Amino acid sequence: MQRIILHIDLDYFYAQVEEVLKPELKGKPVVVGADPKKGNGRGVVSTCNYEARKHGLHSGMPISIAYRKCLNCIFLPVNMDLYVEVSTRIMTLFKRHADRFELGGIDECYLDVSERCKNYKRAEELANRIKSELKQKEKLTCSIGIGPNKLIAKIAAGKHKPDGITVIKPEQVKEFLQKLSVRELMGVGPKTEAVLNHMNVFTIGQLAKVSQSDLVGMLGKFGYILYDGARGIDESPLIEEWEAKSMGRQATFEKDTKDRKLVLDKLSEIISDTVKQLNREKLSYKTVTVKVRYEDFYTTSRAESLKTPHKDEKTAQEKACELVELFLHDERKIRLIGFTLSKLQ
Ligand code: DCP
Ligand code: CA
Ligand code: CA
Repeated sequence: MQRIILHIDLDYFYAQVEEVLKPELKGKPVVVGADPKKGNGRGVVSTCNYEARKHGLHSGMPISIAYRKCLNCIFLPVNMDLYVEVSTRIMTLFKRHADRFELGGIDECYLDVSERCKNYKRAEELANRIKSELKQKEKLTCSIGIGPNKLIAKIAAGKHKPDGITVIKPEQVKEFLQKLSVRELMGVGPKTEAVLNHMNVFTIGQLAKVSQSDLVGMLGKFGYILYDGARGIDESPLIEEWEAKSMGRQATFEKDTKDRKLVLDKLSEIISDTVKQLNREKLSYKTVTVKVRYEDFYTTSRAESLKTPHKDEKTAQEKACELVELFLHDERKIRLIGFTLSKLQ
């Protein structure tokens, strides 16, 4: 059966929630973030609406600069409790439309709809229904990407923002990726981009021409992931937050870190603990999941399912090592690492 995956991302999330709460803001440039203190404030813009973006404002920009660039902007503090509350309601709503659901962060998620939608036309109809429901119940807009896997769905969701739907069928994947910047691929930050640019590789189309051995030589294990990514290949399944029977641990670092050894040692330690518990309960596992939370609180996971049930620690350690590679490669610092064994028998 072909897979059909939706990626849903809410438009200018914090600022849009503020607009719903205070309708008088509609049509005006709105910034959510640190207090600008008349241009002397420290801290950054969390996000801003599309009117404010016309003035060159964006997430992560120092609030003092935003203040100077946009004198008539309305600056609001971050009301995290409110955004979490709205997000929780919305995700519950989206979940009902999925065979399988994965939360990707406060304002985004993946829906596997392969069983309920037998073709892309049906999936697009479903996406339209989801948008209408969101509009009606929460007065919010979102953008949706539809594709054969998580990688393509996520990139597609960013292509017609705000309030758009982008459908990429399997036969359109190659053409779709061709002209896009390598930066659009998961895990490619400014440093990897610089390495690739140095080899005269700017677009994903150009990346697809580089041999696997060259990529691995240049970037280590991440080269394998990139090689597949350039071809639009991504077999990773959606990971439900709560697996009926699962077992795992997570650990938050004292300080956000990029120290490879520290992360790998901590991961190895929690795997040992988890497998010990598994053995005590005389269970075996088929799925290994590694989860990471970055310094900006973006949380994501990767999983692999084995063909047969396993009981041993070695396989769990090896699989986890492969899975964590993409996260270690990311240029953000890591805040938390987690590990789960599931499909237990
Ligand atoms: N966020 C943040 N700091 C950042 C980036 C994002 O606090 N550097 C928060 C505020 C955003 C939310 O996370 O509203 C979601 O981030 P997105 O990257 O999805 O951006 P937006 O939803 O704000 O805008 P877009 O319409 O581009 O998706
Ligand atoms: Ca968003
Ligand atoms: Ca998002």
